[in-house]
Amino acid sequence: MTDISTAEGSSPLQERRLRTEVPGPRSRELLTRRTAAVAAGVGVTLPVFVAEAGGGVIVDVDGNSLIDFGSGIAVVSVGNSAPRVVAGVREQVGRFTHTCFMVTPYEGYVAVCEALNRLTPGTHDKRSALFNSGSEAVENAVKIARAATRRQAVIAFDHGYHGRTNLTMALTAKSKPYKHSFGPFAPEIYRAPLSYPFREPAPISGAEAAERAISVIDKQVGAENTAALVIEPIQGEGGFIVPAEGFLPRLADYCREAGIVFIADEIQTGFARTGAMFACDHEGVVPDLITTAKGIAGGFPLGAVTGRTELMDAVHVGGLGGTYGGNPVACAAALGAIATIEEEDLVGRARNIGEVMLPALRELQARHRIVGDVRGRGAMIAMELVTPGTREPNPDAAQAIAKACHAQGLVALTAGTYGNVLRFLPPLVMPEHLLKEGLGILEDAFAGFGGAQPQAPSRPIATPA
Ligand code: PLZ
Repeated sequence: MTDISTAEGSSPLQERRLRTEVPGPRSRELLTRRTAAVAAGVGVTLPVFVAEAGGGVIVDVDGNSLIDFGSGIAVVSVGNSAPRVVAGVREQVGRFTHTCFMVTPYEGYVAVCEALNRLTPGTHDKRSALFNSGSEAVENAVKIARAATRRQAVIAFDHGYHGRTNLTMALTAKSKPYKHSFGPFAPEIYRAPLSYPFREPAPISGAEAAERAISVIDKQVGAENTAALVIEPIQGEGGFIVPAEGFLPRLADYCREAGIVFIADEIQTGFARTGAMFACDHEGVVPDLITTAKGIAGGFPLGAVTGRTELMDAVHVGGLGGTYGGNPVACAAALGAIATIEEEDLVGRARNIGEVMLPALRELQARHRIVGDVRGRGAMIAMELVTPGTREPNPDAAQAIAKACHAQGLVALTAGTYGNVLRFLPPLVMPEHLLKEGLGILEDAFAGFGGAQPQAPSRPIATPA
């Protein structure tokens, strides 16, 4: 796992290095310009400005080299500027940059669809269509499901995240920051309860949690009115919630019986991230439609819908598209990223990352009572923080620990409906020595926050940065 041979040459030195405080003077200068030029609504997690990145590090304009536990929110799973991605993109931009696939097509788009049809769960006959982002993929999956079923209602879940466009905001559960003040939202969206093992009032099996959701659909919406059910196999922005075993298979069975299109949103979980090519594979779930983006193209904007031919082809000719969807440069990047994932066994690497991280985080949990839960699969791992001795969410602790990690040169992200989840999404090519160093920084951040005594209450934070 330490070998990142494919990144050699183009990749910055695989080390953590702090030359200045974080952010340093050059980053702070750029931050001033950013504040004066960029809309305030666009937030920032860690205001270091990037000079280069690759393998497991991000190098900033002050010469600091940070360990990347975020992958630009689960995007650069193959590493930044991965050699096959760069080679494909270079070759493509030299030939042509755009024609619009709907005007005059090109091979790269077809090759990406072939790869998607081959790699996504299920051996049935499939078709794919390409778009520019995750949100756009989800929007189109809903359009396809509605056209195919001639029904309108769509079921989304508590803690779900599907994007920031109007339809996908309606599908997204959390108000702030995603929806607040942006309504009215698209109609005919209904929310069902999720399986959230850590927060169930009493233990409940996956199958029982599925029945609870099905009852809401049957009673409040009616299966005969329902076009689609949209679910992330592991909720991403919602806090890396792994549903109880059996939840997803039961929902998929219900959808099949009721003629509802089961849409798996694998935008964050897809392409090797969870230690399987797709998270649905862990339980053998075969979705009718699957949405992908993020990890598909090594950082280039690309999203896709893949699914059963009879559903995909139910849409009238000309009903799907967009000027840039499946742009040739993004397709070249995707072919490079997919080749990297397959040839370097990044599925296996994601599994290895989980095998290193989970025991280390469980050990932290044993020592720090603010850690309520450790969960995840492969290289999609999280810790949910609580007030000691309760399940009360502790977002201040998550923020403080993330900030402490940032100051030491570790890019750590938060998530969760309650903002109390630390989530880790390292590039799958992360060298093991950096993974372990990153975990050490996290350990120090916990020690600095609450002390290492199991009985010690967490220290209040005077000034949450
Ligand atoms: N579906 C499951 O995770 C994007 C959002 C970051 P786009 N998640 C990161 C932010 O704060 O905007 C996401 C996702 C799932 C859909 C999307 C949306 O994908 O490419 O951001 O549109």
